[in-house]
Amino acid sequence: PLDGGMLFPRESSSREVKELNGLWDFRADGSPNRNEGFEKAWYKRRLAETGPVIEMPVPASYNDITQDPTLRDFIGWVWYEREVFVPARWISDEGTRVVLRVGSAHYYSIVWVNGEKVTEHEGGHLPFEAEISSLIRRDPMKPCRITIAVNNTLTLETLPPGTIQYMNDRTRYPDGFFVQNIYFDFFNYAGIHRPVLLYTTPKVYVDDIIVETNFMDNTGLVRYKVSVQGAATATLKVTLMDKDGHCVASANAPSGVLKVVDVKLWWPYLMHENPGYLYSMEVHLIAVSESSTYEDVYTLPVGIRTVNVTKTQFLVNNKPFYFHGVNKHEDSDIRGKGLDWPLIVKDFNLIKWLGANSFRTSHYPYAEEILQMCDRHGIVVIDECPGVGIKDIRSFGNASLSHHLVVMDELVRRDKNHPSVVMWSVANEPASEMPPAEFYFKTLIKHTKALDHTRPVTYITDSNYARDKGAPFVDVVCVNSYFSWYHDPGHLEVIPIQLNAQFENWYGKYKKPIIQSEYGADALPGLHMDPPMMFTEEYQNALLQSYHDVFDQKRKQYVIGELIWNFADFMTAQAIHRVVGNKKGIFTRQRQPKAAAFILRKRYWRLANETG
Ligand code: GCB
Repeated sequence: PLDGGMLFPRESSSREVKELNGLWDFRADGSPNRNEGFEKAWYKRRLAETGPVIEMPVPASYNDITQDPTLRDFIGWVWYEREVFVPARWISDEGTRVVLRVGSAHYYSIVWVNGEKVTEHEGGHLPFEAEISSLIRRDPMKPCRITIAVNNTLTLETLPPGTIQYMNDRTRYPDGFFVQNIYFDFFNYAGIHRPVLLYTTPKVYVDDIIVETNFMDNTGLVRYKVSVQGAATATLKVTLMDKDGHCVASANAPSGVLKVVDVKLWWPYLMHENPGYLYSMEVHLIAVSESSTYEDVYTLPVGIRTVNVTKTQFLVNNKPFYFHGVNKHEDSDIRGKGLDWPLIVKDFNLIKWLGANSFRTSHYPYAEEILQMCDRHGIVVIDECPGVGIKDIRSFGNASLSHHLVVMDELVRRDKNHPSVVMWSVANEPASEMPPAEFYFKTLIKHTKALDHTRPVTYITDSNYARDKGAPFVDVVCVNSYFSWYHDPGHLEVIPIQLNAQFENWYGKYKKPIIQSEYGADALPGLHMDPPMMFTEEYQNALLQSYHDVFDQKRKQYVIGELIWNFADFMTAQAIHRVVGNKKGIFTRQRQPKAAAFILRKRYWRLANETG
């Protein structure tokens, strides 16, 4: 069990938020053993006093910010530091809790405040925080110095996994040469990727809220549970308001069911003229002790909807939902995986322009800010954990599995209340035909279902249907295939037969609905050939269209979705099969359309009209 609910930091009449985004001092520890920062305790003094520093923007990956190739490809500890003035009233009011929160930092992080360690965290895509109230009160006149050391090294027990390989042949490699091997196809961007914040709550505060929604006829049902920290008893007032601010239901107990008459359901984009309808659940806490009164207010957006899976269908609010959408990455020029509002809003505009109704967070949890937009716009999400590249048999061991379970704890804790999230994906393309995969996925999926009994669970497979060992445990079969690309390259004519067989085999064996969770082809924008050849825009078009013909036959039966690989071109490690990254985007990395974007657009709007 995790410590604390870690609700998304929101301002309210009782809570303040201070963003620490901007320029931080930065140094990569390039010492031979990559450990000088700890040996010399860089966190004890200002970073600039222990050696040279450069300016580094937060949030952003550090890799593409400078002209230094060793920093782009750096493996090991990097150090970030900045000073901040904490508002005097936060310090003087003993009834205020001050929390330092990092939206995400890749991969392993240690945080110090004024030279004292306050927390550490494993995992590059989920938030972590530490209460620092007492620390900052110790020396109220001084600015507060925040040091964050981040290490991007991946091992067999990290998620995603990787290995460090030392090259000891001195006739071929320089002294100390080593490489980071990875088993996934995107650049291992690193640094502080999401906002760093200070926020306050009263000493007695709303620590967590869990909502589960349902409806009967016209009545919405919001089952809720509020956890309070800091006091044995507190008075609660829970109010559910509609978009116009009218109270539609209220209660006083820490848990219960709110009934909403004439409910406005949360619907996916294009399925309803008013998609993404959100109520606001205001939790108002009052706690009285001998000396003082504490009041806390937290407002959670709530979408009322249900999700169900049958043998052949995916149901949202009991209506069949067909996923026509994309796989994405958090990836763009210069900032790498750093959260960037112009990019986020542009991507949503492109998604809506396409007529896409969904995406999968391939291959790691995306920023909470993105999921909040999905909630508001009705974009349906398959929420994937960073379990990508589980290929080595040693990554199925106990240490790996234990960590994977914790990552699911953290993911479900963070994303449980998003109506847009309709399914968990616990992994992408693991070696699921290996013998230990059966126990691994059985345990992992059972665990995830115990954390959240309201959502289906899947993982994405590219294994053979006859040998896959995890499929018995999933609710929806998600299959990736690259016919006439990685197999039979150039032979578009194999697609109908191979894709039909894929669907029939999987459905025949498991009688579960299927999503084509990836398909696609690289295309260099502006490269043309007719008849089509691989890497041209024409080939990408032709390949997609052959897939679509088969989807159209099977979607009336048990195929419940198609997610193109990929929304946009993205950066990868350097390799002979990658030309400055993966080019399977239907948009370029700069978000300009290739020819395929227009094919998809036509198709998605047609599907929306047929199924919506
Ligand atoms: C896959 C992976 C994805 C890759 C893609 C490709 O199966 O899931 O991460 O980028 O294929 O283009 O090779």
